[in-house]
Amino acid sequence: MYDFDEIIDRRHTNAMSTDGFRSYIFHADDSMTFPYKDEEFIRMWVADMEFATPDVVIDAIKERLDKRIFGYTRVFEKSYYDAFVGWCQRRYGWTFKREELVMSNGVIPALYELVDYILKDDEKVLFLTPSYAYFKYAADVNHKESVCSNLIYENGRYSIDFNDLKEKASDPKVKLFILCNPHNPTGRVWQEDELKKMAQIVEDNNLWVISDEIHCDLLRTCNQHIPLGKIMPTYQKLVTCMAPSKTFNLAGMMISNIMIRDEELRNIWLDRHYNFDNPLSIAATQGAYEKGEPWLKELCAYLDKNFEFTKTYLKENLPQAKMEISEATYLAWVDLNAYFDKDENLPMFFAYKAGVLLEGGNMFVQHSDGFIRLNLACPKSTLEEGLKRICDAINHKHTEKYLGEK
Ligand code: LCS
Repeated sequence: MYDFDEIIDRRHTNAMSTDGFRSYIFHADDSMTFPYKDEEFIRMWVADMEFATPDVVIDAIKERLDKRIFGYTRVFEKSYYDAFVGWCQRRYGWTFKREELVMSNGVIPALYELVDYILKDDEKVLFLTPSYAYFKYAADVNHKESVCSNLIYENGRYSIDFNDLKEKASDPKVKLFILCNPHNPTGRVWQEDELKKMAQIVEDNNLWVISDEIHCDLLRTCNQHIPLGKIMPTYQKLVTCMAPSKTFNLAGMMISNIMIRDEELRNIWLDRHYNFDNPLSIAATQGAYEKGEPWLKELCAYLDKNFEFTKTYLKENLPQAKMEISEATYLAWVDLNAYFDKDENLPMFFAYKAGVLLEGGNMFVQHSDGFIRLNLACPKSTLEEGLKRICDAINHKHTEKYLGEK
């Protein structure tokens, strides 16, 4: 039994979660003040966890530390591939060839590069919205236009508007589709029929497709992840991204697995990418894939309970909020449109009125007004306090002014 109830002090670790919220959420510097001290905030924003990485991972890092030299390093050993392909085989019934695997310091750095390598000047990127904002930034930094297909939102559930997606994919300038599978922020795990329909649209339009599967290990018990690579077993213009960062709380180790099927694109990557990896990150990742499964199972059971608790709590204390339990991720996506105007700055409201740091509103490109995203990967006691503050702030909304109010 792992202790997911333990509260771990993250101060003085240079954590984004504790020290980076002013710049990331509010685009502000240290002069921004709140009615709360920094350490009083309940932090439910950036997508990392308040849980310790498993001991087997820490042991793997220690073993590597004992080798004492940390010179230039790359993944050369077949044992790394064996550990990761074994993970994919066991969990998803999917494999890939060893030569397809390249390493990146993160999925987002990989997206930034791939958009550059794949697209010509006036070509466009297609993705589903709401979306993790970095999909759009990957287009923006490369001066490429983004084309968004809004998901259908009906009775609290999201689905793909295939007619819209088909139409947007047929724009001759759209050459790349970036899929988030499972989907951040809605938590959808795309089912086989949905993946097949998307695959058909990709094939019909001869698109490149990047399937960002970074959240694929974090499923509610009873769901199953299907890699797009399994649905499109021979399609060459496919790149799959997976990583230990979300799964094992290793985002700061900056390592991710990128499977590039197309040989030409892979060669461009190998030519232009700065191909070195952090030796501690390699050790941590291999240790996680080889020995981390029992911990992950317990983590997912704990997250299941946090989701159940959140749904029940909101139902009782905020009856007009709408929330479906996410099929994947540790992120809850909550519709607060019944309580707020469309243009309300929700992260600001909750920071000032509740002392809760969260993401929401227009932070997800488009089609996300009035929603907040809550990171539930925290001890139950932290979650309880966060939810209580959120509900109290809304229920007393009209009785007090807050500094962000217009
Ligand atoms: N892709 C998706 C869909 C993500 O949600 C994230 C992290 C990343 C990639 C980042 O990958 P990395 O570069 O670390 O390998 N998502 C975050 C989020 O929603 N808030 O904070 C991080």
